[in-house]
Amino acid sequence: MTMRTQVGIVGAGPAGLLLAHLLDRAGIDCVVLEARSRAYCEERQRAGLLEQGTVDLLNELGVRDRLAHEGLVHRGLALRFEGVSHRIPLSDLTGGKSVVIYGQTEVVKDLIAARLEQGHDIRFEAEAFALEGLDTSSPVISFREGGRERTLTCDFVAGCDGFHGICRPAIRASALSIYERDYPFGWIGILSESPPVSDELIYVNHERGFALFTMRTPHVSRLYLQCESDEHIANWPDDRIWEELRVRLGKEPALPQGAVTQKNVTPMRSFVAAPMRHGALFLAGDAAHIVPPTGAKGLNLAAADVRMLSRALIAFYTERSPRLLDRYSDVCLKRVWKAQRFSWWMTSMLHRFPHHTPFERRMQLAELDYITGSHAGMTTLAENYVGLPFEDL
Ligand code: RFL
Ligand code: PHB
Repeated sequence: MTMRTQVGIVGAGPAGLLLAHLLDRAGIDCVVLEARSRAYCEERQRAGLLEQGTVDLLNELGVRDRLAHEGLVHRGLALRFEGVSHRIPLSDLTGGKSVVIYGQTEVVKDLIAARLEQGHDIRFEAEAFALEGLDTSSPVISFREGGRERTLTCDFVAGCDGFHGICRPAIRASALSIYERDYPFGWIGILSESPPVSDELIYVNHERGFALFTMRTPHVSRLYLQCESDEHIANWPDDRIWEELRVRLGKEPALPQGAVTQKNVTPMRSFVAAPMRHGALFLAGDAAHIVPPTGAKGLNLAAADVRMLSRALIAFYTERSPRLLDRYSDVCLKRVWKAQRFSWWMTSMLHRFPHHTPFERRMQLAELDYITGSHAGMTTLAENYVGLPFEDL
């Protein structure tokens, strides 16, 4: 059976769900296809830190009550090296801006619930497997649902299907430029039923590698450790993780320990595919770019992309003007490259690199010493961390 809609959205991660809400609000018809089940999407542990702009967007869309009650507002963070913590007062340095800790799992749950409550659907367990007619004004998405193959004909396709999706590979290789860097390490991430060691995030540069102490709630911690890029989680029983976290954090403050409820290894990479548009296909979020999580930018970039894409689509349908659609890729990529630079810089400054010479190690410590000791240095970190202003379309 064939279906028709104005915008076919592939993927119900943050990018696809936010876009669906933005289009609904403007009266533009869309269908969301998601390969996984609702439970899987709601439980996938990932990001935790929202920029003010992302919080504002969620509020605008009416996703506000739980975020307002349960989101933890952060006005500073700590960089720790050579055993000493240095606070970066984010809000003081950025005219009062702050960031909010609210798990991506919660953002996704809220967006799914709100969309279903508004009477719109999300087609879970509907896996897109082919895109055709991208050079025409009626592209077609083929997908599998309930064991049957179906098609969705649209005016536009929004490729919000993450790094491993099918949308970016549907563009012929000669039409895309790929920029990438793999880092010689990964992160082990755990979720623990224990209170955070501190009210604010602690980013640690240690001889044995990076560590990050963050949280989900006042009772649940999210902790990360730099590890080998091909690390097997089986090599890291809970006791070894806690011991290593304690070593990298140092003796003070004492790290509360709790039951580990989730554990995984993430590779670290920087990746950009340009342009973010091919004919009737628009890529958004991780489908177009990946940043290493040290700068906490991935989800926030996905939100910034679909904010632009929705504005361009609304202009197209209300004014019949393709002008903003034509500018979509260039405008998004300006923000993407700045977030790439920041994420690469934070990653380079805070991790242990296997090839580093003693000289390069001293350079890293000198950079941390400079950044934490200079108003200009702290400000450059703070304004990027809380989120740069939006470009106009
Ligand atoms: P997602 O979340 O990967 O969603 C894509 C969706 O598409 C579906 N899909 C398909 N559906 C239909 N047909 C197909 N053929 C499909 N193929 C795929 C998938 O099932 C999925 O549901 O991409 P999106 O929406 O672009 O969102 C991006 C964010 O998820 C990502 O950038 C962040 O999680 C990155 N990130 C962080 N970002 C932040 O802004 N702040 C953070 O603090 C932060 N911390 C992190 C992070 C990512 C991490 N990992 C695991 C990489 C911490 C970590 C450890
Ligand atoms: C998180 O809370 O999961 C988190 C926070 C900041 C980061 C990365 C991850 O830089």
